Amino acid sequence: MHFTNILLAVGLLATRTFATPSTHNKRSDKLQFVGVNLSGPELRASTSSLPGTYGTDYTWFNLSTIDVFVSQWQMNTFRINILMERLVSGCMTNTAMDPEYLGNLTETVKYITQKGAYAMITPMNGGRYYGSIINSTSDFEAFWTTVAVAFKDNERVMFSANAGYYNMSTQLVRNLNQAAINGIRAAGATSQYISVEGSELCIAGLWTNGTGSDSASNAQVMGALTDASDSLIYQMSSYLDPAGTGFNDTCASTTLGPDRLVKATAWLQANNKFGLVGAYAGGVSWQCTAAVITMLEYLAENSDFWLGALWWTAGPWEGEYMFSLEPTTGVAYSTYAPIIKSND
Ligand SMILES: *[C@@H]1O[C@H](CO)[C@@H](O)[C@H](O)[C@H]1NC(C)=O
Ligand SMILES: *[C@@H]1O[C@H](CO)[C@@H](O)[C@H](O)[C@H]1NC(C)=O
Ligand SMILES: *[C@@H]1O[C@H](CO)[C@@H](O)[C@H](O)[C@H]1NC(C)=O
Ligand SMILES: *[C@@H]1O[C@H](CO)[C@@H](O)[C@H](O)[C@H]1NC(C)=O
Ligand SMILES: *[C@@H]1O[C@H](CO)[C@@H](O)[C@H](O)[C@H]1NC(C)=O
Ligand SMILES: *[C@@H]1O[C@H](CO)[C@@H](O)[C@H](O)[C@H]1NC(C)=O
Ligand SMILES: CC(=O)N[C@H]1CO[C@H](CO)[C@@H](O)[C@@H]1O
Repeated sequence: MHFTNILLAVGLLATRTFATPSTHNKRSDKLQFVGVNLSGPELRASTSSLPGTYGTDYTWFNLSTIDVFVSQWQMNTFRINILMERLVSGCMTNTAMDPEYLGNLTETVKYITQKGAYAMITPMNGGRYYGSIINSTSDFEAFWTTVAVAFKDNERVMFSANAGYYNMSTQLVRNLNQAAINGIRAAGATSQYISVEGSELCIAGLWTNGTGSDSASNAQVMGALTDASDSLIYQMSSYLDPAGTGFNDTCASTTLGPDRLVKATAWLQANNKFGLVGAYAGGVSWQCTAAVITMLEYLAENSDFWLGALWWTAGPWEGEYMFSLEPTTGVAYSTYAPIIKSND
């Protein structure tokens, strides 16, 4: 075998092993994916119509912040929050993506992945398209085929079917996730991770006892998802405020994280699945700082089931938002960037 072919073979083999979480091996108390949500392309004033205007309704990122996150704080995973309607407008089966929105998305994905980090493409659509619950699995599958074709050759892309499903049938949520998986794999994107969320904002603490409009819990139905590439990640949110929804900057106790995650951890273990805390945050206070550290330590101790954690959020328009990790002026930046780094 030619020398470069050997390197190639070894390289592919190494990537493949890394990309497929087929065994639950404890990774020395380290999380595999540590990073932050990037907010901007999904933003929308409740009164504005879709798709909205770049620079008025929504924005893209200051890519220099990626440099700071990667080099200074050793983050390796970025969740890029987008809206489906801006990428594929009119109807989900439209195979022509908006060239400008796709251009910004592609530029961002390239920037992140060329640094060796993961770019998770995440429509923040809450299971809705133009405000209506998505009820056609075949249309949703077509949407994902269109998107995945554009990114199928980049192994550091992750596809996140949808974020923030709420007030929906959990079985419909499962079926939509399965359609996304099928569409992505059919597009030829076979090596990438796919992330799925459950119903009711996918709050980790409600994984076993919260229910969708069909009275089914995520724990009851989400385990049935299948993936030919065996690279699924169950993404859940785990905010540390009393309600667990991320709308308050106080933390009721310093052990909220493990308290709320323990049942989801048991489910991952019993069902041989991998989880990721795709959104978490706490306010800038001693109690929240302790709560965040305790949660990250718990996740690391359970790193054979929990693959990582992504802070909510950073982005150029976060302003004085209580959880903003935007370098270097974000309200939470100086407190939490070092904490996230020490847990990478
Ligand atoms: C990003 O979007 C803006 C506004 O639509 C557009 O002018 C610009 O060319 C896009 N950038 C890329 C890299 O495609
Ligand atoms: C499915 O969604 C479409 C688009 O929102 C809507 O027009 C249609 O009534 C829905 N069908 C069912 C059976 O809910
Ligand atoms: C949830 O769905 C029900 C039935 O469609 C509707 O009546 C209710 O207003 C919805 N609640 C929210 C918070 O969207
Ligand atoms: C679900 O269980 C958690 C504790 O694990 C509890 O705090 C919460 O109130 C429960 N929710 C429901 C809807 O039963
Ligand atoms: C958080 O909740 C407390 C107690 O209800 C309230 O005083 C405070 O204003 C809330 N903070 C935010 C940011 O909503
Ligand atoms: C972009 O981010 C970098 C790194 O944090 C910062 O130095 C720069 O001022 C930012 N640019 C703008 C236009 O905000
Ligand atoms: C505080 C906040 O905006 N949280 C959002 C984080 O992302 C989830 C979806 O993953 C939304 O449902 C939350 O509203």
